[in-house]
Order: sequence, then C-alpha cells, then structure tokens
Amino acid sequence: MIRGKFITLEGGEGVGKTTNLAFIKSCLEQYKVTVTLTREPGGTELAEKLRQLLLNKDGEAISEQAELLMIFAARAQHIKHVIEPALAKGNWVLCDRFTDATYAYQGGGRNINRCSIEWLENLVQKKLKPDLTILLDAPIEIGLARAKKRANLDRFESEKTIFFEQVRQSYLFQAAQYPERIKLIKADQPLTLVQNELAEIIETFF
Ligand code: Z5A
Repeated sequence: MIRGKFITLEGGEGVGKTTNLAFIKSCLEQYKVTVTLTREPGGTELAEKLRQLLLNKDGEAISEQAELLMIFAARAQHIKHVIEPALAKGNWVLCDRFTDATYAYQGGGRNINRCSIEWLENLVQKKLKPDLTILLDAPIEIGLARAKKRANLDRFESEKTIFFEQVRQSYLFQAAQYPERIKLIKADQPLTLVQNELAEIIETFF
C-alpha cells in the first residue's frame, strides 16, 4: 500500500480556511485519491473535548503552558487514531490547521520559545510532517472583520489586535523558513482568484 500524503491548511482568523476546505478536497479528488478531512485541535472524541476547553472563554484562565500541552495532547490523539491510520491505508489527509498554527499562536501569539515547541513536536510527531501546507494570508483587519460577523467570539478570537499581528508575522516567518513546503496565497482577493491559486498549487503538487 502506498502511503498517502499529508496536506495542511493554515492562516489567521477569517482568512477562509473553512470556506476553502471543501474546494481543496474536490481538487484532490479529481486525481482519484481518497481524502480524509479533519481539523485541529480536534479530530477524535478526546481531541474535540480538548478543543471545547481551549475555545471556551469562561471559567478558569488557561496558562500559556497548559494551552500548549493541551494542544499537543489533542495532536497526539489525532495522529494516533486518525492521521497515521489514514495515511497508512493510502488516504490523503487534509487537515484544517496543524503544528504551524502552534508556532504561530503559542510561539508568536503567546511568546512561548520555539525550542519548547520543537521539543514537543519531536516527541508527539516523531517523523510526521506535512508534505504540503497552504497558508492563506490577509491583513488582520480584513480577517477579523470577516470573523466578527459571527455571533460569538471564542477565547482566541477575543484576543487583542497585537496578538493577531504576532500570529500573522509568525506564520509569515514559517513560510519564509520552509518555502518548499509552505505555499502562500493572498486571501484578501476575491474567492474565485484564491481558488484559482489553490487549484494551481494542487496541480503542481501532483
Ligand atoms: N489553535 C492554536 O492556538 N494552536 C494550534 O496549534 C492550533 C489551533 C491547531 C481553532 O479555531 C483555534 O485554535 C484557532 C487557533 C487555535 N483560533 N482561532 N480563532 P478554528 O480552527 O476554528 O480557526 P478560526 O481561525 O477561528 O477559523 P475561522 O475564524 O472560521 O476562519 P476561517 O475558517 O479561516 O474563515 P472562514 O470561516 O472560511 O471565512 C470567514 C468569512 O469570510 C466567511 O463569511 C466567508 O464567507 C468569508 N470569506 C472567506 N474567503 C473570502 C474571500 N476571499 N473574500 C471574501 N470573503 C471571504
């Protein structure tokens, strides 16, 4: 059995990840691959419970370190029960956010040092890395304006502007560090142009 490929979709608030996931899945399916669609934090029963705790803004404040560990605890479950079994049986895994989000949110946004994240990444993921990452990037005021149209803002969405600026800069830093893997798309263009670029990236990848 040929192992599947692992593709991740990244970006800050409101850049269009959810909007474009189904489109990317349909592009992949044109090449006759079976796609497993999943997300982080989440993807298993326990990981989805951790997601709820992470997004809930009421109750006890979550420390930066606890947040980081909860994200990697969810990721460990997700890799063991969803990602690795799907890749092993030849499926292509399309995941809404993965470890680049940890470098952006916990590294950039919360100021946790990179070495701690790298250490957990090695522990939890071993050799697993995305084969392709698509980063949707837009000025934060555009993404936030889109996200704020929703009724309830979660714990991350309720952060201050500086947090989102640091998240964005950390994503751009990751993209500059790994240009072979991370493909950047300007997400402040009309959706049809974003999707043209997405289709081209998938075609080139194949
Ligand atoms: N998190 C973390 O801290 N560390 C980690 O390691 C991981 C995650 C893995 C999960 O939330 C939270 O977990 C996340 C970081 C943290 N924090 N936040 N916030 P999520 O996965 O649900 O992510 P999200 O950023 O909240 O998703 P979002 O706000 O729904 O954004 P989106 O999915 O990128 O956007 P969308 O829902 O597709 O689009 C928003 C609106 O814009 C919608 O009305 C669209 O119709 C519209 N849209 C989209 N594209 C366009 C274009 N091109 N033009 C015009 N309008 C558009």
